[in-house]
Amino acid sequence: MVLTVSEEVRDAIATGRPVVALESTIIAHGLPRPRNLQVARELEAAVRREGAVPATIAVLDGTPRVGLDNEQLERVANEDGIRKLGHRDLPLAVATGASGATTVSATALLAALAGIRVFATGGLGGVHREWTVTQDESADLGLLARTRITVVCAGVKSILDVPATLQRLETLGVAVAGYGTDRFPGFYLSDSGHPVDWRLATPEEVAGVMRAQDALGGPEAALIVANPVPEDQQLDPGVHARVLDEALRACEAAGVTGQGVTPFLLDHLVRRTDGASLEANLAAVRGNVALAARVAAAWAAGE
Ligand code: PSU
Ligand code: MN
Repeated sequence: MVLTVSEEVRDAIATGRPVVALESTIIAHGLPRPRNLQVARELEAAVRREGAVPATIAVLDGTPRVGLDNEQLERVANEDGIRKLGHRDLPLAVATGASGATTVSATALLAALAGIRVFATGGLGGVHREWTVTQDESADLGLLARTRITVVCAGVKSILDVPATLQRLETLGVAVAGYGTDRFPGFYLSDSGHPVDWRLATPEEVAGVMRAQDALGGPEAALIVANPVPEDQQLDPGVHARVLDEALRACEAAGVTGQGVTPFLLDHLVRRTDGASLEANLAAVRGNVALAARVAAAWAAGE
C-alpha cells in the first residue's frame, strides 16, 4: 500500500482505541506562520487530552502519511512550496514525489483508507458565491458524498454561498446535523442564518447515527456534525459582513481563482480584522477537535 500509517496510529486502530484524523491544509495554507505550527501541535495535544490518538494527514515526498512526527509536522507548517492537495491530486503527488497539505477531501479519503472514522476540521469547503460564473464548488462535497466518515466542523466557510452549499449537501445525500443547535453554524459565526433539520446532543448520539449508517447500508456517505463556535468567541457579525465583502472584491480584483481563492480570502480576513478572524477560526477548530475526540471515544466504546 502507498499509504504510510504511523506506528502509534496503526496500534490504536488495531486495538480499537479512538483516533481522530486532522487535516493539514489549514496548517499550511489556512493559518499564518509561525502560529500555524503551534496550532498544529496544540490540536494534537487537545485530541490526546480527550483520550484519543491524533492522526494528522499530509503527503511528504510522494508518500501519503497518516500520523506525523514532530519533524514532519514542522515541514507541513514551514516548508516553502508545499502544495495544496485535493483528493484528485493524490495520485499526481504520489507519482511525482511531491509534498503537499491535504484538504478535507484528500484527508477524508486517506483517513477512510486507513480505517479512521472520525475527522475534525475548521470549516468545510463548498459552493463559492460566484458559482454561476466560476463553477467553483469545493471537491470536499463530492468526496463526502462517497466516503463513510464523520466530519466535525463549524459548518462550511462563511466566505461561501452557505444556502447553496446546504442545498448541494442535500442533493448529494450527505447527512448533516447541528450539535446542540437547530441553526447551521457559520464558521467564524455561531449561526450562519440558516436552519439545520437535525440536532444531536451528545457524542453517544453521534456514534448512534454512525452505527445506523452502517446498519442501513446504502451508498457510502459522510455524516457532518456541525458544531458552532461558542457565541462569546465568534467574530463580531458586523465586522464579519463588512470585511468579507471587501475580501471578496479584493479576490476578484486580484484575479485569484481555483485553489487560491480560499487561502486568499482567509488571509485577507485575518489581516483586515487585526487577527480577530484568526481567533474565531481557532476557537472553532479547538471545539471541533475536542468534540471529535469524544465522538471517536463513543464510537470506539460501541465497537
Ligand atoms: N478549515 C479551516 N481552514 C482551512 C480549511 C478548512 O478552518 O483552510 C481548508 C480545508 O482543507 C478545506 C479547504 O478542504 O480549506 C477548502 O478549499 P477549497 O475551497 O479550495 O476546496
Ligand atoms: Mn474552491
